[in-house]
Amino acid sequence: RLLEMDLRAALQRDEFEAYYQPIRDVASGRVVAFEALLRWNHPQRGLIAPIDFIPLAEETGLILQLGEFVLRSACTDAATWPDDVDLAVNLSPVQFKNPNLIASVTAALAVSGLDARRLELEITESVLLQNSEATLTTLHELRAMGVRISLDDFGTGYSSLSYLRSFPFDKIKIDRSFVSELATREDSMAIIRAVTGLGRSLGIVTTAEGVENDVQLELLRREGCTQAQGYLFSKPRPASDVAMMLNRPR
Ligand code: G
Ligand code: G
Ligand code: MN
Ligand code: NA
Repeated sequence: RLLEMDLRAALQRDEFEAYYQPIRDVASGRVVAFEALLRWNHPQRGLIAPIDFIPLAEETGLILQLGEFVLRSACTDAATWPDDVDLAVNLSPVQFKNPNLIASVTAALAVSGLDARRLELEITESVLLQNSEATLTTLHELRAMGVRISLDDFGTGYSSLSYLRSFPFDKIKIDRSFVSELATREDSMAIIRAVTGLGRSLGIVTTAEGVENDVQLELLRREGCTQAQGYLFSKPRPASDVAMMLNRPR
């Protein structure tokens, strides 16, 4: 079992690494962004996925240090990419509630030299559950810096639609559970159609997550979904593979 001291030691030993998964524009097929996804290179256990350590990091507050690390290393990596390729970084609700968030994002951009307009921060509904003034103020401050805000895992929470009214999100990421059954379930198809339609009406980019095959991609194209991400294009890979992922026809 993983313990707080393991996480602390790993941070000290620099065992965390940002992996990157490409996001493609559906119409043109171009890679428009990469999402940074945290990995832990454990000396004994090998590569550990976030589900196995993010909850502990959140409970212990170490997610703040981890989040800072991801933000800095991902912005530094992204600053070396072509400037029409954006970076998406996940933010934990714990990071979001921290009063240092704005300063931390500002510092990551300054140190890396990355243009704020190339940074997208992904938040889940749980950040908005409190729907407090402070949350909205932070979102508007980030927006004023030029940073874009995505609503991640869309459709898995409770009252998604009201969140779209509380803040003008730049992007909706449609949870992969809807995409995986796109070809086999009428109701998943209907949900994808509704969300892409909603995005179009509200002027919000829609990104489908978990796209694994051409049938799904074709259905998404037909519905006018803006962007797609998933194993069909690539699994998340280390920074050194970004150039290869950019040069692949798809
Ligand atoms: O890459 P993978 O599918 O294993 O990621 C699993 C989950 O961990 C996803 O929900 C993703 O949002 C989350 N996650 C990955 N990287 C980060 C990160 O840097 N910060 C936070 N807060 N969550 C992350
Ligand atoms: O919650 P979030 O969307 O931030 O995390 C994305 C997670 O989904 C990552 O852990 C990533 O490894 C995983 N993922 C990305 N593409 C696919 C896919 O095509 N299929 C499946 N099953 N998982 C995927
Ligand atoms: Mn995400
Ligand atoms: Na997601």
